[in-house]
Amino acid sequence: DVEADSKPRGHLIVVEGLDRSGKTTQCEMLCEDIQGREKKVKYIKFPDRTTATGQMINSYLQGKAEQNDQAIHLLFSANRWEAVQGMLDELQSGTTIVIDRYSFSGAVYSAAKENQNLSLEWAWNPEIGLPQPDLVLFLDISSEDAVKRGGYGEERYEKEEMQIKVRTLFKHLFSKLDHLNVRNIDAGQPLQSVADQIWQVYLKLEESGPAYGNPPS
Ligand code: T5A
Ligand code: NA
Repeated sequence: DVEADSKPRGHLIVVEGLDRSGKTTQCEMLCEDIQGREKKVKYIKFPDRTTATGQMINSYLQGKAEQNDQAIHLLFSANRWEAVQGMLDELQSGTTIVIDRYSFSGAVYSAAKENQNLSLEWAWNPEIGLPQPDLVLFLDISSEDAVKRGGYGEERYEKEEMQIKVRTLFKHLFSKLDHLNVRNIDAGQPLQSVADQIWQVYLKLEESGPAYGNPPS
């Protein structure tokens, strides 16, 4: 049995949600807790603003540069594709990866733009073939509650109308991708309560046993 002979890989976990739903905070807490179980874990964030594509994305998000809707969309996607080999290497070495935003944000934010230039279907296409997560944690929060949190409103997409569309599109996309393991988390709760919900879901993933080979693409 090839599977039994090969070493188990790390899990690929994605955290998604609206702006200010607490993704980065929760990713950090989850990584710490996983580390506390003597497991190797790596945090990855998209967009990765440190690469060449990431710098273009950063300028766009901060309103310092304009981009055609399709072009910026494909840059966000390229920013993920350029990270794939590194991710697969980490997983194969037994490291669990916690990703702060992924393809789902990619498709949903572009399709939510007010000019309606891009369909969700078009936006999803360049994401096809990226490693699929073993678990997606969707941090669900109403846009009214998200607005109340610090720093909201500084970047391009941080407008309430846009966030309402984003939330609807996330739910629509996840309902179509029913082969994925997507778990809804009530992110309107206090920090520790959100972390506890996430930890219970993580423990179930761990209990379901290790994964082998590359994740499906
Ligand atoms: N985007 C992204 C695309 O259009 N296409 C793509 O392909 C991708 C990947 C930037 C933008 O890019 C878009 C989506 C975004 O509009 P980003 O860099 O992930 O994406 O955005 P950030 O600004 O870094 O992060 P967010 O705004 O999404 O915030 P988080 O990470 O969800 O929230 P966090 O943890 O930083 O918390 C925000 C504030 O809330 C407090 C925190 O202390 C902090 O002040 N907070 C809570 N307060 C009360 N109760 C809780 N439970 C709280 N949890 C956090
Ligand atoms: Na943001």
